[in-house]
Amino acid sequence: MLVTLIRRYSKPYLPYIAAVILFQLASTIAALYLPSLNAQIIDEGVSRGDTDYIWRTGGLMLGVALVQVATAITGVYFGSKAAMAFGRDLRRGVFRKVTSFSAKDVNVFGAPTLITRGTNDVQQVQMLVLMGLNFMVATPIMCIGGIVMALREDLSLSWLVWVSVPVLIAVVGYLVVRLMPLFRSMQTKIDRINGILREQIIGIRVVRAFVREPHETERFGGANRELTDVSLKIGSLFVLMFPAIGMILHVSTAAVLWFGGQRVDAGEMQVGSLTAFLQYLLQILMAVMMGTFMAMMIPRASVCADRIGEVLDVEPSIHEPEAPVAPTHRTGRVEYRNVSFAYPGAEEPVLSNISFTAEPGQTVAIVGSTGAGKTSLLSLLPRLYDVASGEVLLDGVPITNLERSEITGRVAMVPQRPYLFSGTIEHNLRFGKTEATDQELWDALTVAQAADFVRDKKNGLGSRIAQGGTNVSGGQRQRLCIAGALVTQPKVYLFDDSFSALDVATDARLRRALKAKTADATVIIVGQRVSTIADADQILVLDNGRIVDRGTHDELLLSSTTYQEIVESQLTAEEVA
Ligand code: M5T
Ligand code: MG
Repeated sequence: MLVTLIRRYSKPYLPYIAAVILFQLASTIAALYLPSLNAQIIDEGVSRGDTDYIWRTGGLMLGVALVQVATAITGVYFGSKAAMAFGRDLRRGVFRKVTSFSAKDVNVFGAPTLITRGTNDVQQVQMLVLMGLNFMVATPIMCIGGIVMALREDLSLSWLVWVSVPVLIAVVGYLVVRLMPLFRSMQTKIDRINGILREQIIGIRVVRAFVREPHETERFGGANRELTDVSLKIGSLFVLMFPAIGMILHVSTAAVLWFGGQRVDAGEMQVGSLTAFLQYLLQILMAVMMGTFMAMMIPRASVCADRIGEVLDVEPSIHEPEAPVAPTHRTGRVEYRNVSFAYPGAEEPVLSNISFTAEPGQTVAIVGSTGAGKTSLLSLLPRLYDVASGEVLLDGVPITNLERSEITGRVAMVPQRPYLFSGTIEHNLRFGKTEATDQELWDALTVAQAADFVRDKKNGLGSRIAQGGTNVSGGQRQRLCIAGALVTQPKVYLFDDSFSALDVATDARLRRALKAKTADATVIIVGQRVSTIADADQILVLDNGRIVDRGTHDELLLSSTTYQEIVESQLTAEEVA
């Protein structure tokens, strides 16, 4: 997966990568040239007292050093550009994919892990690409070139290279192998922290209300401790790594000086060669170390790449039809034909054999106890889920044959738990129709009985809305969502218990205004309060996923025991009040 991802997402940046390779090649060759120039100055210039030669070679050395620095910087610049662009594209890829998910697909993963995958995981892969670009070329060339150059300086000291390099690889490799599983578990621990944090922030009121802070703090503390433990273990291995590498470098230096010194003493080697040999050995060891670090990042990044790949590979369970049908008319007639539906993974269907028709200009109300399947029934029309059997038709066409825009353009749903986006009131109202005029917004607000409180706000339509709409009351949020639906002027309105947070008087006013505004539209209302639904053209009584009775209020009062019970329970409640 790692390779596939890198290949797919780095394609647009091949010119950058080519530049990186070129500049690194130049900088590595320059770096390899420097010690041998140094040796020449000492051996030819200093030993013969040839000042002229020293100046000339010194100047050359300065030039090479400048080239080395300049090319190295340019290489890193292009490398960073390519790596960051790669990360951006990958993040965008994950985001686009998640946006195409249906409710079912999101549930398969869960929100917290989708967030980690889109951020932290992408970052890990991006980091590997960055390091890869910065060291991929330099490391092997430095290694091989260093060995060749060192051997050119002195063959008989070569055994020092053959000893120190494997020792370094063994030590760093051992630590890397110990580190890999730790990195892997770190990623899941981060997922967990994210999940708990998210849940607690969203559920903060419930936590407060039930005085669960100690318990929740403990739960978070546990996850936090686990992450800390893993990080500490990783840290303690790293702590070992640096002294170990340092020791190998220093022992190698001492050995070169010791054995080389003897050869210089014996006149078999020149001092310049000795220093050059030492520098090459250090360059080789550094390169090996970098290579091993890189190798260490690969397992972690590949765990992350797999997790990203899982998201990218999902075929959204609800997709556009292959041969979309264009409806002959767009009046907003809704028909459910023998619809059954079960949530993914559930054994029992939540809806069975649902059949009804809602004509334009009609209001269909759905009542039933909690858990009867009212929300599930509504969510089939905007295709939040697809039916298991049967058909849902919009203007005579099965919705599975309609393009998504055909459905979203004609159906507006006010969900049971209304949601507002961070931004302004205006921004939320224009969500479904960006080109709406201010007058249209105010009209919608007036119908939704929300105009007064928006007008009372200091900034009116420009008032800030916090993420999720938490800075307005539940009833205000409901009314803003209703207004948002009105702005789009759909043919079909779905109100899922959208009047529950309103008092009886406001509810009545809202529905009266709504009736005038939605005269030609199809309205499907889920309601608990009998007063909300009593004047509907057709009332469906839902029980346990089945329509048990249907008719108008008056018909049902006579024929339906379930409906009578609902009415009675509310009458007594109101009478008592
Ligand atoms: C009907 C189950 C739920 C209930 C039944 C939303 C949802 C519901 N269910 C799931 O298994 N997964 C889900 O994602 O389906 O639920 P509903 O349609 O939400 O019922 P309702 O709208 O009539 O109830 P309420 O409380 O809103 O009046 O068994 O467990
Ligand atoms: Mg519901």
